[in-house]
Amino acid sequence: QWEPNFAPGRTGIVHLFEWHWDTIADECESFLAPNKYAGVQVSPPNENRIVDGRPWWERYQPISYVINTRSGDRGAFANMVERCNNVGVRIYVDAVINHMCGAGGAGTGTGGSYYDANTEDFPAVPFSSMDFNDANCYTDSGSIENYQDPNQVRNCKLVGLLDLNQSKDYVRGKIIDFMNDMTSLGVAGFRVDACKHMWPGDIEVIFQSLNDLSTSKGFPGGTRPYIFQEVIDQGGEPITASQYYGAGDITEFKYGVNLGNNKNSIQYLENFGEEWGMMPSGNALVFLNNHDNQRGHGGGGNIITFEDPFSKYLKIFTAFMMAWPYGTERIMSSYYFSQPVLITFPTSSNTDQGPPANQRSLNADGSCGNGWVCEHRWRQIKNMMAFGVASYGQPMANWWDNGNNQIAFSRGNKAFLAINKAGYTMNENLNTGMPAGDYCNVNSGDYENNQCTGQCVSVGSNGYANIYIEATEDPVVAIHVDAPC
Ligand code: LAG
Ligand code: CA
Repeated sequence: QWEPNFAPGRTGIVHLFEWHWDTIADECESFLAPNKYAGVQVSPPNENRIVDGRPWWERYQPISYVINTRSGDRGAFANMVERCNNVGVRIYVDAVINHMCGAGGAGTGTGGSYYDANTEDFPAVPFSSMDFNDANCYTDSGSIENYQDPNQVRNCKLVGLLDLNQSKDYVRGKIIDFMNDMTSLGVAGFRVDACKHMWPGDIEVIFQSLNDLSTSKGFPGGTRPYIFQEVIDQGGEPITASQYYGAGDITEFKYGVNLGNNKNSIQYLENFGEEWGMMPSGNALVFLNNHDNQRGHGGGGNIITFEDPFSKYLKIFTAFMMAWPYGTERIMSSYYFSQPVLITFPTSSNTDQGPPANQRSLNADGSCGNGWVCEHRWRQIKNMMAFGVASYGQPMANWWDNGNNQIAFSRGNKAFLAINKAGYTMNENLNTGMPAGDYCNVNSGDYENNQCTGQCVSVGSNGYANIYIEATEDPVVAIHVDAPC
């Protein structure tokens, strides 16, 4: 439950938000595996309500645990898991188990299953009104009204969504069956939606009851599914992330906000981690932004996303995140939800907008078209996976800063990162901690077929190197032992 089950020599999860299963399978083989990505968080695979205008958030309104959505059907899902596992890329399912769809209305879901949300009837599971929390919620509206009251946060409806009662054995059993079905297909773990809205004791029982990962899908016997729970804890509420340590890892929402708040004062990052009031590193799933807070849903704060001017901050701080030894890292891979011509300075955005009609196309430079952002393909981001692998297990060392937005540090003697956000040239002799040699700055270019297409950095016999970084759009030096020049 606390181990991400990465294949050896891999690091970093990418959230391929709203991607089709077939396209994810292609991406695993052609891009994610060669670039050392460890895994993919996929959108909820189970049947959801069809909402007018087809917003992205309809996928957070389950109708059944039938595997059929706009990302594809069960066959396509199983095939994706198989193909990704075959190249060492794990699949993590976004499990929506707190609730079913919003109250009111009836119809058929994306898998063709009938439902009646007036009478709380979901025959394809089946769930009936007895399986919901109505009798345990005491607010006038039946929805959550006050986040200072844990009882209503967990037993009332989250934005009107029919709230399942996870204290019932029957409900637990249906959720367990769904999650076991996923691991039987080779899934390696789960991002669990809305955990703040479920009792820790209930989900501990559910997660402990899950089967081990499938040995017939290549996992060693006794491997537990990885669990990372979505708990939005920014402080100030009685429900805290720490209440969930016993059930699995947890999304650390303070991480992205803290970096956003300090993006122009990076000299303070030397002790970034628990000393900043964040959870222990071993519990944390970290990210700069997610599918909610990049569009003003769920959480908020000062968030760094691709929509920042030129995405400069996203590239710089992704490099920091991957180089910094704290938590398990997740990269967000988005689609544009504002007019593509205005992407660098959006003047309008539609935060409900669903995914583009067509799958991502690929441009000659490896970037995506058809409205997909594909941050995970950007040179400055993708090359940090190999950096993460090279530095795995090494402590942060050789911290240096100039007191004003220029920083550098090494990961033991395996890797070194320097960032210049000062707005003027950085020109310093710094201890990289690394063995003498020439290394490829993988922020400035690629290391491919034993060749460096970027700048070379020369480390002398004492471990020192001249680090020269102009105040450009890419003010980063990232070198590691697996990419010599
Ligand atoms: C989550 N984490 O706890 C997801 O990350 C987040 O994306 C989900 O909300 C939420 N929990 C429930 O799974 C999203 C949207 C909501 C949307 C909800 C259900 O952020 O805006 O609510 O999914 O689709 C929508 C409407 C509401 C309406 C509700 C029920 O926006 O106005 O009350 O549906 O009809
Ligand atoms: Ca609940």
